[in-house]
Amino acid sequence: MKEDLFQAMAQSIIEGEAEEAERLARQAVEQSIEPVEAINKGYVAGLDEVGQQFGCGEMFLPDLVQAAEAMKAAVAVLEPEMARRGSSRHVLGKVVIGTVEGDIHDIGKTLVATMLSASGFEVYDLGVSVPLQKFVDKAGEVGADIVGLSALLTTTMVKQRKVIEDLARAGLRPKVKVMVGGAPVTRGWADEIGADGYSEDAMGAVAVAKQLVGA
Ligand code: B1M
Repeated sequence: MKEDLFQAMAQSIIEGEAEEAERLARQAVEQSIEPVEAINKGYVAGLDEVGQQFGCGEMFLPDLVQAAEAMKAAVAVLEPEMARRGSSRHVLGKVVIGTVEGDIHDIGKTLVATMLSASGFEVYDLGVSVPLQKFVDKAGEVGADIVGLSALLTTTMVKQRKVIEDLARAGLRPKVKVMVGGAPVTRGWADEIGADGYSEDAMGAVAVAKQLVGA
């Protein structure tokens, strides 16, 4: 019963139980459950609940940290499985990706990077709180097709606009496409700042990236 497993996964995140989250992830792999489905219907549902409770003052920063640790423990088990299932080996394009300066949220960005890599993109993951110039430098250095910018805070999403401007100033636009995402980011925001692509989740990000490189 997948639904029970997903429920238990969500609960392990809400309670910040890393060992339990990891055990359930292994169970999902043994049962050949699609890792992305386990992440979205199980663990992310738990994180959303934690985020809501944090937002209204029912949970506190240590709870958020514990939930994130549990999430990471689960994703560490599921990531190799996601990569293994990626069928396409032909390189579709080069993507430079990271979470923008001032923002240390990395779970969603890493999921997007893993999915892109599993789908056949060559991915350069710059990590979190990436200085804006680093996106420009790396894109030029590797000949990127896409720069992916993740932001989870309303205070850091504005940096996405700055990177687009900096890429243009460096003469890299419009050859280098820009894809943006992260919880506060919307299609309207993406359009406003002149991004080429936006997705609300990792699966969608792969579809958008493929579209951007004409694959
Ligand atoms: Co933070 N946090 N946090 N946090 N945190 C949020 C984002 C928040 C909404 C919680 C809340 O208040 N309800 C809130 C932001 C409010 C706002 O800006 N309006 C918040 C806050 C306030 C903060 C701090 C400021 C708290 C504090 O210190 N007082 C602080 C900021 C630190 C900083 O960055 N400078 C902070 C810290 C943290 C932790 C470190 C404790 C931890 C992160 C740990 C880590 O990442 N290693 C954390 C967590 C876990 C969260 C929540 C609960 C979950 C985020 C997450 O991982 N979601 C979050 C609430 C929420 O979003 N529900 C919250 C799961 C992940 C799979 O989804 O990242 O959205 P997400 O990624 C998705 C899509 O957005 C999309 O695809 C991904 C996969 O489906 N996507 C892309 C993401 N990037 C993409 C890029 C693309 C395309 C799609 O193209 C390039």
